[in-house]
Amino acid sequence: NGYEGKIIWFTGLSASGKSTIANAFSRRLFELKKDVYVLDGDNIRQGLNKDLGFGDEARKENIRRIGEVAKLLIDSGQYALTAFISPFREDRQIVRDLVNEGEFIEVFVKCSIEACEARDPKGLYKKARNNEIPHFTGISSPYEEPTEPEVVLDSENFTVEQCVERLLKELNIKTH
Ligand code: GGZ
Repeated sequence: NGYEGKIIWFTGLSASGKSTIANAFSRRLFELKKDVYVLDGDNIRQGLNKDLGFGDEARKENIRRIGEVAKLLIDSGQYALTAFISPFREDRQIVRDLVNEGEFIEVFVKCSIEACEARDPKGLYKKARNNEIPHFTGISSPYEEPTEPEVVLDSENFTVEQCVERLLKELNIKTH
C-alpha cells in the first residue's frame, strides 16, 4: 500500500454516533482500497482494556493504550479509526503528540446531551439518571469539547451518510 496511514480520532458523548460513523467511514475507505481498521469499545474494552473502568485515571489509561495501538497501526500503513468518548482534552493531546504532525485527525462528533439522552440506545442515560451508573459522561462525569478539532460532524442534524461524505471531503480523499 501507499503508507498513507493516519489516526482518525472520533470523540464525543455516548450515543453521539462515533462508532456508527467510524464503521460507515471504514467501509467507504475499504471500497477505495485503503487499509483501515476500527478500534472501538467492542474490540478494545472487551479485550486489551478489560481491566479498566470509567474513573478519570482508568479513562486516561484507556486512551493512552488506544493511542499506542493506533500508532502501531499507522506504522503499518493503515488508517486507524478510533471511536471512544475520550472526554479529556489533555489525553487527546497526548495521543496527538505521539505521532507526526498531520497524522492525528481529531473529529468531534457533535450532538447535544439532550439528543444523546433521547436516543439512549442502550438505556445507559436512564440508568445514569437513576444513579445506577457512576461517573457517566455528560451526567456525572465531564466531557471536554475539543477546542480546535480538524473536523466537526454535526450528527444531530446530518445523516451518517452525510457525515461520511463530509469527512472524505475534509480529509481530501479522492473518490475516483
Ligand atoms: C460513559 C460508559 C460508562 C460511563 C459504560 N460513562 O454508548 P456506549 O456505552 O456503547 O459507549 C460508552 C462506552 C464508553 O467507553 P469509552 O472507552 O469510549 O470511554 S472513555 O473514552 O471515556 O474511556 C457506554 C459505556 O462505555 N459506558 N459506563 N460511566 N460511558
